[in-house]
Amino acid sequence: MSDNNFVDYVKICCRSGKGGAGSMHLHRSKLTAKGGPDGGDGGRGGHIIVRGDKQFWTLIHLKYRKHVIAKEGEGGGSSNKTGAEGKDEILHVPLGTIIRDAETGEVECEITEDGEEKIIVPGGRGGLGNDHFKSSTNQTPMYAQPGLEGKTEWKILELKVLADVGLVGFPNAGKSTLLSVLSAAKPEIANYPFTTLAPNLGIIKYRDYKSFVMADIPGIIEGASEGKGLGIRFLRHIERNSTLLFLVPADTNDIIKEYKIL
Ligand SMILES: Nc1nc2c(ncn2[C@@H]2O[C@H](COP(=O)(O)OP(=O)(O)OP(=O)(O)O)[C@@H](O)[C@H]2O)c(=O)[nH]1
Ligand SMILES: [Mg+2]
Repeated sequence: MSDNNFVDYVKICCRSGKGGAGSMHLHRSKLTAKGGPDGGDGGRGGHIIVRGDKQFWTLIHLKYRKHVIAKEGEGGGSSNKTGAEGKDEILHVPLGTIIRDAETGEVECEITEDGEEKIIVPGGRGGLGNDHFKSSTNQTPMYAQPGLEGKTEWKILELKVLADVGLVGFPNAGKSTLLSVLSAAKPEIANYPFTTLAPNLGIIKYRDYKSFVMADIPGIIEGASEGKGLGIRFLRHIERNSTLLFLVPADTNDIIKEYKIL
C-alpha cells in the first residue's frame, strides 16, 4: 500500500525573506563636500508563493520539501539606490489546491487556475533609507530603518479537486479493473474487498487528443459515513470530483438497492 504515489496533503515550513536595510548615506562627490542624505531603501525580502500548474495532479513533488526559504532583500545604496528584492520561492501546485494555516487550520486561499499565483507568506519590507527622514529641522538624518524580519509559518497544502470523474462503488465491484482498461493506469486488482486503499488516477484519452482524469476511489460500504469500512477519512475523496460514476456490478442481486446505499 505504501507504493502508492498519490499525495494529497503536505505540510511545509515556509520562511519568507527579511527585508534589506535602508541605507544611511550622505551625498559626497568631487564638487560636494557636504551633500544631503541620499541613502536608498532596502529591497523587500522574498515571498513564498504558490502557483497553479495544470501539469501537476498530485502534491508528490512537494512531499519531501519540508522547508522552503526565500532569500533576503539587499540593502539600499548611496545615490538613493534601492536594494534588490530577495528572490521569491514558488511552489507549483495542481489546480484545486487549498492552503491552510497549519496552526489554526483555517483555509487561506485556493488555487483554481493555471498560472494563478498567491503569496502565502509575504517577505519582510525593506527599510527606508535616510533620504526619507530629512526635514526642515533635521537636514542630515543619521539614521535609516532596518528591514523587517521575514515570517516563519507552517502551511498545509491540500488537494481538493481530485479528478474529472470519480468511480464510486462497493468494495470488489470492479472499479480498479474499469480504470485499468480505460486508462494506462495499473492499479492493483484482486478478488477481495478493500484492495484499493488510496485513490488511483488515470488519464483517459478520447477523440481530438482530448483527455480527462478518472479516479478510482476505495470502495465504500453502508455506514461509511459513520466510520464503517475504511472510515470517513477517505470519503473526502468522493466530494472532490466534478462527476461521479457509480459502479454497480450487473450480477448484483438488487441493483437499485445497492445504488441507493451508495
Ligand atoms: N466477472 C467479472 N469480474 C470482474 C469484472 N470487473 C472486475 N472483476 C473482478 O472483480 C474483482 C475485483 O475487482 P477490482 O477492480 O479489484 O475491484 P474494486 O472495485 O477496485 O475493489 P476494491 O478496490 O476492493 O474496492 C477482481 O477479481 C476482478 O478481476 C467484470 O466485469 N466481470
Ligand atoms: Mg480497487
